[in-house]
Amino acid sequence: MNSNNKVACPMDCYDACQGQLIDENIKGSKEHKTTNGKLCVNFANLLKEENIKDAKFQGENISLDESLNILVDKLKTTSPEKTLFYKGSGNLGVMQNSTKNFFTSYGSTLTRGSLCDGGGGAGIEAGRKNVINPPIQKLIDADVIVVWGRNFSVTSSHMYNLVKDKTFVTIDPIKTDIAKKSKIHMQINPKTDHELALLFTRFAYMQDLEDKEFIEEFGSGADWFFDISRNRPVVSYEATTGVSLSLVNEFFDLIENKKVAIVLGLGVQKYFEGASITRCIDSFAAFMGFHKKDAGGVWYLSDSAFGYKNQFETKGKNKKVSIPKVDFGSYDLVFIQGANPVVSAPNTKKVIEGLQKSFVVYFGTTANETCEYADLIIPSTSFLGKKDVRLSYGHEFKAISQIIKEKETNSISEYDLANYLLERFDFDKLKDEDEIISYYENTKPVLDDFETFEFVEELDIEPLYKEKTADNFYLITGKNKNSLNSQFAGDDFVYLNSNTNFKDNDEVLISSKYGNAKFIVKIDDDIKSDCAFFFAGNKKVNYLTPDSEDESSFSAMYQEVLVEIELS
Ligand SMILES: Nc1nc2c(c(=O)[nH]1)N[C@H]1C(S)=C(S)[C@@H](COP(=O)(O)OP(=O)(O)OC[C@H]3O[C@@H](n4cnc5c(=O)[nH]c(N)nc54)[C@H](O)[C@@H]3O)O[C@H]1N2
Ligand SMILES: Nc1nc2c(c(=O)[nH]1)N[C@H]1C(S)=C(S)[C@@H](COP(=O)(O)OP(=O)(O)OC[C@H]3O[C@@H](n4cnc5c(=O)[nH]c(N)nc54)[C@H](O)[C@@H]3O)O[C@H]1N2
Ligand code: SF4
Ligand SMILES: [Mo]
Repeated sequence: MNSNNKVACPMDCYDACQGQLIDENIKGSKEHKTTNGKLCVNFANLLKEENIKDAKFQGENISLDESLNILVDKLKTTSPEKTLFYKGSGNLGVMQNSTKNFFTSYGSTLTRGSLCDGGGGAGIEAGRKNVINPPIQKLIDADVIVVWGRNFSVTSSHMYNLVKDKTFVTIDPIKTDIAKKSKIHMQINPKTDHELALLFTRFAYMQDLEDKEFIEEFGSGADWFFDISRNRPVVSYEATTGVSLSLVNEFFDLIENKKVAIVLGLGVQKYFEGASITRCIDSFAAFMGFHKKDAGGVWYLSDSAFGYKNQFETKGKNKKVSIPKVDFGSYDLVFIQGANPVVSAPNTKKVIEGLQKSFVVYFGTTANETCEYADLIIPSTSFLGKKDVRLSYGHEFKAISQIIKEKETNSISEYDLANYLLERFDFDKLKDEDEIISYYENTKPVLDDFETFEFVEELDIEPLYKEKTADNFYLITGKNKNSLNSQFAGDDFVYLNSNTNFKDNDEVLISSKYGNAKFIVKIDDDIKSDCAFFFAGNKKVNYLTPDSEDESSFSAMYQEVLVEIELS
C-alpha cells in the first residue's frame, strides 16, 4: 500500500493548509491546528483545474524534450543579462525556488521587491528588524482583535475560525465580511491609516494608556512619535480619516484592560509610502505595549522563510529590476514561472506590449492569460505529483506534500527542471531532493523577538485626499472568496455605491493617469461612496494601476491612483 498521503495546499494564502488523501479524496487534516479538518472552496477549484498537457512552441504541440532543448538553445544564444527570470506566487512551496538557483548561476536579470506585501514588510523591519508573527496561541488568547486593512475571515478563513468568538474591530473603507461581524467598523478614507494611528496615539496619551514600561525597556524615539501625533488639532483627524471621535472613544472603551491583537493586511500599504503607514500603525501598537505581552500582538504577512537557510542559494552578481517596473520588452528572453502578469502585474497595457516584443517562456500548470503571449510553454507538474513543503506567512505551522498522483507524462517539476538546466550548463547540481525536503520539514527556526523597538520619528506622506475631487474615485482592490488572485472565478465588475448615480449593469469607461478600460457596474452599498472596488484578479483593473515602485521596497503600489468614471 502506498503510504504517501500528505498534500500541502500550494496556493498563496495565509492558511497554508495540510490535506490528506483518504480513500481517493483529499480531506483537511485534523491534526494540523489551523486546517482543523477543513479545506476551502479554492482548494476544490484547484482540483478541478485542467492542467496544461503538452509543451507548445509557437502554438504547436511538441514533446517535453523538444521544449527543453529549445529553452537551452535560446539561453545559449542570448546574453544572460538580456534574459529575465520572473517568478510569481502561483505555488508557494519551497521547492518552487529551485529554478532561481539555475537562473542566478546563468546570469539572468532577477526581480526584486514584491507585488504583494513588500511595503508593509519594510515598515515593520524599520521598527523592529524582522517581519515575524507572534505564535498563533497569542492570537487565540487575545480578547479583542483589530482587523486593520485585511479581509480576515475571507483571506485567512482558517486562522479566523480559531478565533471567531472574539470581539472584533475592523478598519476598512469597505464593509467586508469581517466588518459586518465586528463590534466597531471604522469605515476609513483610503490612505489615511497613519493619521488614524496618530489619532489613537493622541487619545491613548490623553487617557494615560500608553505602556510606559514597554517604552522604557524597549522603545527608542517614542517622544518623537508622540510629538508627530500632537502636531495638529484632534478634530482635524476626524475630517481627513472619516472616522468620528465618538467611534474612537468607543474603541478605547472596548479595549480598556483587554488583551489586544492587531491583524494587519495588505490594504494599508498599497501606496507610495506604504512602509511608513505600516510603521506608524506598528508604532501605535508599541506605544500601547501590544507587543511582547502574554497575549495579543501584531500579525502581518510574516517572512515565512525566516530562520531557515536557503537551500537553493548560489552566488551571482545578477542585475535586479523592481518587479512593478519590469519592462518585458527590454529582454530578449523572459522566463515566467507560476505567474500571470497579464492580469496581476500593474499597467496591463505595458505588460502586454512588452511580452509581444520578447521571446516568452511560460512555465506553469494551467493555461492563463499570460500564455497567450508565450512563444514556448513548458508544463509544470501539478502539486499532486511533486514533493514539497509549505511554510506559512500567517502562522507557524508547516504542511507537507508527498507524491500522491503520478505526474502528467509531459510535465516537469521545478526541481527537475532546475537540475536539468544546471546539468546542461555544467553548473553544480542541487542537493538531493529528499535532503532539501527533510531540512525544511525538520528545522524548527528560532524566532528571536526584537530587543529594541524604534518608533517612527518623522512622517512625510502625501495624502491622496488632496488630489481627490467630487468627480474622481479611490481605486480599491481586495481578494475574492471564490478565487485566488487571477486563478478560478473571474469577476470583472466594478462595484460602486448606489449614491454614485450609476446603476446596475451600466457600462462605464474608467480612466486613470496610466490607462483606461471598460467595466460593467454592480451596485453594492458595502462600498464607500467615493471608492471604486474591484476584486484582485479582475482582468482589466490593472489597466488603471501604476507600474512604479513604492518609496522603500521596490514594491507595487496598486492604490496610489485616483480614477474617473463615465458612462460609455
Ligand atoms: N480567498 C482568497 N484568499 C486569499 C487570496 C485570494 O485571492 N483569495 N490571496 C492571498 C494573497 S496573495 C494575499 S497577499 C492575502 C491578502 O489578504 P488581505 O491582507 O486580506 O488583502 P486584501 O484583500 O488585498 O485587502 C484587505 C483589505 O484592505 C482594505 N483596504 C484597501 N485600502 C485600504 C486602506 O487604505 N486602508 C485600510 N484600512 N484598508 C484598506 C480592502 O478593502 C480589503 O478589505 O490573501 C491571501 N488569501
Ligand atoms: N490590482 C491589484 N493587483 C494585484 C493585487 C491586488 O490586490 N490588486 N494583488 C497582488 C498580490 S497580493 C499578488 S500575491 C499577486 C499575484 O500574482 P501572480 O503571482 O502573478 O499570481 P496569479 O495571477 O494567481 O498567477 C499564478 C499562476 O501560477 C500558476 N501555477 C499554479 N501552480 C503552479 C505550480 O505548481 N508551478 C508553476 N510553475 N506554476 C503554477 C497558475 O497557473 C497561475 O496562473 O497579484 C498582485 N496583483
Ligand atoms: S484556505 Fe488557503 S491554504 Fe487552505 S485550502 Fe484554501 S487556499 Fe489552500
Ligand atoms: Mo499576495
